[in-house]
Amino acid sequence: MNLTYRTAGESHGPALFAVIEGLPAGLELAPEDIDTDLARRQLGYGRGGRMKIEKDRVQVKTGLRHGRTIGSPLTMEIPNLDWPNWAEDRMAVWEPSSEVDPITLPRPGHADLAGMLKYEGDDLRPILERASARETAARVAAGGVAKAFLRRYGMEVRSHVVRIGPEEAPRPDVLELADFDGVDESRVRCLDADATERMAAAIKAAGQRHDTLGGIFEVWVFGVLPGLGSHQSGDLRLDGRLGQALLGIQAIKGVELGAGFELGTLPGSEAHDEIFHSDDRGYYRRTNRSGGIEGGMTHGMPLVVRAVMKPISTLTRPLASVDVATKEAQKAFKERSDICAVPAAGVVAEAAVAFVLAQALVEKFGGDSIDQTDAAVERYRSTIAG
Ligand code: EPS
Repeated sequence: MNLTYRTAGESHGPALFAVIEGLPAGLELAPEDIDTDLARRQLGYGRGGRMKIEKDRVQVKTGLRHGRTIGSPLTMEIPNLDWPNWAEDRMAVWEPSSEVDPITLPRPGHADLAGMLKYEGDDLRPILERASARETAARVAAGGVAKAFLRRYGMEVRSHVVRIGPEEAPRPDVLELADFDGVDESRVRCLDADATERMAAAIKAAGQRHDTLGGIFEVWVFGVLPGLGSHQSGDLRLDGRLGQALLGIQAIKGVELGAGFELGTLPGSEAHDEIFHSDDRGYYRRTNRSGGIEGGMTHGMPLVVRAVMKPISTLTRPLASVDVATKEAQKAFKERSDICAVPAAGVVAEAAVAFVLAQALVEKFGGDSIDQTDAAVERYRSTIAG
């Protein structure tokens, strides 16, 4: 069975949901596997008022018994604590008791206008509710489960912010798992203390100008089993699947693997990772410009992906727009929002990457029960070690 997930829920509706199908039975899970990442997603300097209202915690509704999966769909609910403020009118599930004014001023950069044209509506509310990055809480819940599954086989997923607006962090070529230990203590989730201060100052200044900032983050995965993904077809290549998962996150506009766009500037002799072998290390590389993937398959080095998030499109000094009811020039509408959510986007991207790897793991090793998956992984490990 394939491993899949789907989320449901509106930003100001009663709750968000994630349903995962295809997990082997017997996988142990603890609430912290999910709640720790939900809390990490809420962090970051530059977040808006909503994060003071929410305290995201998972409620598992199906698929789990005594802390272990039972092979049935796993349903997770994250209640929106802001819901009572919207339930009466704007996001009432049933006919509201009083009339609600439509939103007719689309924000440049948001799904508002394209979504309204596509669904032929006269109110942007239904579009923006589902397009909102609030939905990423449900993806992070799914990612928490995927990470617990990967951890069982020695794979650990981490992320850090390398740029916010004009401010860049020094980018070391090599990072170890332990280098990420304090990353969540930085208020912008950056590994460099000096860059943290510069980034936070840039966010503060942007807020004072009524503006927003985007940035760049990296996801690293350590302990990656070689041979995940496949060169056999384009849609099976793991790099393509990672690109889809990352570009599927709200506001992500570009993805690089390993040295990424820099590879276009290097000759072949400097672009590839030469292969070595020793009895104690097996096959190894001294560089990782491929970001851990060759031919659409993992080769055993850390997976390194980088993505860029555009600035949040809800501006408190709004850009030019058109009233869709009258076609008159107007400013876009304003809603409470964040100045910068790049630190949180790194956590969301961890979840996206983790789920793709978990899917590739299930694809390669299968198993209706976790014992069957364990046995298949063990057999493979001993084969490739030989
Ligand atoms: C978000 C919740 C939202 C926004 C933000 C992210 O809450 P609200 O709309 O109630 O303020 O803060 O959403 C967007 C950036 C967006 O474009 O919609 C969250 O939980 O991450």
